[in-house]
Amino acid sequence: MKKLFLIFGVILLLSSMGLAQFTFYLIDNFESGEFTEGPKWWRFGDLKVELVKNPSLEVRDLIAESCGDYALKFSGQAKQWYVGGIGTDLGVDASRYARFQIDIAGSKDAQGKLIVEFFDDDNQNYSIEQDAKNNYAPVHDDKWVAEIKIQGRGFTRTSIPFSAFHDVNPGVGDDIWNPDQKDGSGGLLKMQLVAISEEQQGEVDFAIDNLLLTY
Ligand SMILES: [Ca+2]
Ligand SMILES: [Ca+2]
Ligand SMILES: [Ca+2]
Ligand SMILES: [Ca+2]
Repeated sequence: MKKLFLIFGVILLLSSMGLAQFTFYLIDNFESGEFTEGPKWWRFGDLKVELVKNPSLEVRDLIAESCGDYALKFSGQAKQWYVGGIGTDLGVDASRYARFQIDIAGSKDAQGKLIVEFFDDDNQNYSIEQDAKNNYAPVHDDKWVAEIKIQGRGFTRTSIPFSAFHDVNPGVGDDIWNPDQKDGSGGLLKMQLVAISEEQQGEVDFAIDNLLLTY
């Protein structure tokens, strides 16, 4: 009987692993142990980024466990609330997903928010053309934005439905959330995360982990 349970358990595990490959798209969990600016991420503004040991190691719960050994720490001083951010190229057909999920560990003193920005390709060229003279605003493609308020210490998991993102450039792109790779469109091409302080001259201090697209 025990053996039967074991076999059943293994089958269940294998099938859930198989399913997992299709139920989410991992953007990053920082488990490689290094954060290199360059091919994968770029950084802007005065934000300092640093790969750190999982800040929740002493507070063991399910979400903290799933954050593994490393997380990415954001810190820095705000100028007019704004600190800076990081970005990455996605180039993914996100039409099969419905949400963006992220784990964030805040700190005792510094609060603030994280702005999540997505860019979908609307002129079928696998590229986000941006106007360097106008704060790098997209010229032909949609920019979608949602905000996450940073909570206190320990990891908080936030899952935002794509429907909660709003198009911040009406009239540019087609103003429709269409991150699919069809008819020549590159789909969801790019994501940026921007750290904002709670105070005008304040600071930010939090860590992020397990960035993914999911159902
Ligand atoms: Ca991690
Ligand atoms: Ca484009
Ligand atoms: Ca638009
Ligand atoms: Ca669009």
